[in-house]
Amino acid sequence: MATATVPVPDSEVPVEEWTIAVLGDRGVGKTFLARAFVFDSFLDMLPWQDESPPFTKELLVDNRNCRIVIPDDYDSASELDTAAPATQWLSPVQGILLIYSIDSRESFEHIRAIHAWAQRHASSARTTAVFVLAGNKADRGDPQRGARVVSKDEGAALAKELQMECFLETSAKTAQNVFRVFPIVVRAARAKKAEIEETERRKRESKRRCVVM
Ligand SMILES: Nc1nc2c(ncn2[C@@H]2O[C@H](COP(=O)(O)OP(=O)(O)O)[C@@H](O)[C@H]2O)c(=O)[nH]1
Ligand SMILES: [Mg+2]
Repeated sequence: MATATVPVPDSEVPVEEWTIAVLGDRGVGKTFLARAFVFDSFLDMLPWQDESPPFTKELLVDNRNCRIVIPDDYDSASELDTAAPATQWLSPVQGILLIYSIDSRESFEHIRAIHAWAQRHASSARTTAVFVLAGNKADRGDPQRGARVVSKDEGAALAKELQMECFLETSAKTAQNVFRVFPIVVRAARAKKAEIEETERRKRESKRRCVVM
């Protein structure tokens, strides 16, 4: 397992571990995006890191030490079904980063199905993963290159419709939002965990009150 070392968290403080799955069509840039984040190594940059997933990176998110684990990336929901028992694979996952490429309408249109697939399996795995949507290859959105076929507004609208936590465009070539997107997933997963813990605490509290009365 490859481990990035920068920035190194203070070993005195406990490390939170967050497992983030990266899902989307083949070729949208899932592996390059994860590598860019973990190794600070961008498309066209040499030397190229040759490590294969799972990737891990330790860093501070809002002053709390985190270890982000990015398991193997899967190319589509249908492949996922055959790659591993889905519920088993998804059970440690707390955040799901759904990726399409802004130069591929097909990859954008597949997001709905992949989201539905992940929700279906996540609920049977008793996972409460949060979802974030990213339109990758944003560098290809330069109007002079004319490669963009999915607008930012469409990406934002889809994320809203599917009630995802956040939408942003990324690039494993220019580093655009690469170091924002993974911490965003961590923050959302943290908030979700806190919400669940609070609900459970309230449930316990009200049960206790019932017993006392
Ligand atoms: N222009 C551009 N190309 C990218 C970007 N990310 C990945 N690619 C290219 O897309 C191809 C597929 O990327 P990869 O990460 O292997 O896709 P995956 O199948 O989703 O894991 C690579 O060969 C890269 O050349 C990006 O942000 N911008
Ligand atoms: Mg890949």
